Amino acid sequence: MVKGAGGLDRILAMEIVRVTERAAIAAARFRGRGDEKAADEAAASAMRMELDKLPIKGTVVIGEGEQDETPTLYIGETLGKGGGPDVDIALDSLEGTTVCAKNLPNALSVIAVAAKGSLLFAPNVYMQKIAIGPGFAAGTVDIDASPRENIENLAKAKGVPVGEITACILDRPRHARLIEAVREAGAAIRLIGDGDVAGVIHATEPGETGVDIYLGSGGASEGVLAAAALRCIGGQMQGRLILDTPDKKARAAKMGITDFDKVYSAEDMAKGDVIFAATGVTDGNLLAGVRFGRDVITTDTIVLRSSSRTVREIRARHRDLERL
Ligand code: VTB
Repeated sequence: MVKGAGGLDRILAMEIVRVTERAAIAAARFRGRGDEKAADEAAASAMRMELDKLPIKGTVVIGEGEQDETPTLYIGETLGKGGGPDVDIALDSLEGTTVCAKNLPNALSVIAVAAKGSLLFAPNVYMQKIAIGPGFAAGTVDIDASPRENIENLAKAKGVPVGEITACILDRPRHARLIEAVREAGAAIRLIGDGDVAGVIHATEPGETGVDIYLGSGGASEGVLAAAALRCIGGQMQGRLILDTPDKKARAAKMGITDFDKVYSAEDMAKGDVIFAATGVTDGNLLAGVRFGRDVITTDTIVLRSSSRTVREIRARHRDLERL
């Protein structure tokens, strides 16, 4: 993408807001209805409709699934009305499908856009992740260090006792040992049901969210999206794809991955100029969810741009309700 003032990433940063707003509104109509599939499909088709209005030639590198798994927004699909630059798109029209179906906090509609070849083309597998916010020396935490070492090093760097550190972890049986180790180290844990893109973003704003570090494994797609956000906000992240079967290795190889144990930094997952937008579907720490009024729908969105590090918070009041 063209850099700096007048650059296309600058114009797109404003355009992209409509994409996540519209997906979030579509998903929010299904909040608390226990129907994950309907919420997901509504969000995906709304997102697709808005993306096709943008003057870009986009390739979905992180999407709703691999081509045989989803009718729309699959990895490799091309989008946009063309006439503009070639870009990579990472998206999750409804990140936190289950939390949306249960109307619990932190469901988001999310997108990241960067120049072609800048976003990690990753299969739909788990990724081990660790992330902290900005302002710490490189190497303060490390994906290969023990939870105790990471918690202690972070507390030391922050100048607080270990007991004042809170780790955000997805509440899953596979994390039982990790949760135990973090508690043994003396830190507190915020367990989340879903939504680890929000979890990683929360670690970048400990003052507001109470989360200092994100730990554990979640979707690789969510990892790339979180890395894109971190590139814009600052902070450190490492991720490693969990390719523990021959099939997963083969799928990764098909996407051009040769080193199956590679530790990816945020920069490795989202290079160059990146724009990122997220609209709240359900209420969360960083964003309020969609509000349906009598004749107005209100959405809250953050739009981030790595080249300027601008964080925009956009509250929109939508009045053309028949269209939405
Ligand atoms: C996480 C979470 C997502 O997938 O990435 C999770 O942040 C990982 O998969 O919201 P499991 O649910 O199998 O643990 C989501 O839940 C999206 O499906």
